[in-house]
Amino acid sequence: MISKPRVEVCFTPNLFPLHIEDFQVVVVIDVLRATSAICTAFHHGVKKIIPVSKLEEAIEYKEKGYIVAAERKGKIVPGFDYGNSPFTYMNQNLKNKTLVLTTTNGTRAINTAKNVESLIIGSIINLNAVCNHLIELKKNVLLLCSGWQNKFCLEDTICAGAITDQLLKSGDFLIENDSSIASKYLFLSAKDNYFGYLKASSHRKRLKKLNLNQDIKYCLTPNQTNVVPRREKNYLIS
Ligand code: 3SL
Repeated sequence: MISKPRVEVCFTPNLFPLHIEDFQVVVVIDVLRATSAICTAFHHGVKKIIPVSKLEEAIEYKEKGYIVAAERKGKIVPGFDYGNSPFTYMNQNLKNKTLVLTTTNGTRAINTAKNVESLIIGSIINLNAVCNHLIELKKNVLLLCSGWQNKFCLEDTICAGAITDQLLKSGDFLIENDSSIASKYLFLSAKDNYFGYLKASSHRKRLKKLNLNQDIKYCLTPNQTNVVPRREKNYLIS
């Protein structure tokens, strides 16, 4: 009997080495806001995104003349062109351009999964597109939540639960791991009102303090785009 592919959730990047064995596809999720911003950028015509983990690398790219976006703790790093707000990327000036991006957690998570066969970018705003893509691929999928500084975070886990739920409903996938079961149940309790459910969550509060409620609402609104950004070499394309 041929067994079905698995879908599994990894709650934080530092747990990644414990999960990675046997997965052909990794989906990196950072709902607030890195992967939502990346999807938005491609939806609005950005050509390539080079994700870098460290500010030093971002500075080197800037010195070489690249357009560079840098965020730390929710704010644009002084001296850089852009930050991590998805609205920044609804910008005609960035059409067909290559962008370098560094964020507190999201780009680190992407680079944590350096050696996997296939890496794609997931968020709530491209939820169905990601699920359809994975259902077509029918390979073992690891959903890597970016978390916050290697700590568990609710919004990424809910998104991972939403993907898990759709893959299970397709009948083509199975889950074997408690993190996947927990994510699915969190999603089921949150699905009717993500914004309300996440009211007390740490990153929603952090962004609210920075007057970024509009960003939060945007990032929690499902299926605004069909892009499924993927990694090729050291950059992302769609
Ligand atoms: O951690 C990250 O990568 C960012 O998405 C954090 S923030 O939403 O820009 O604050």
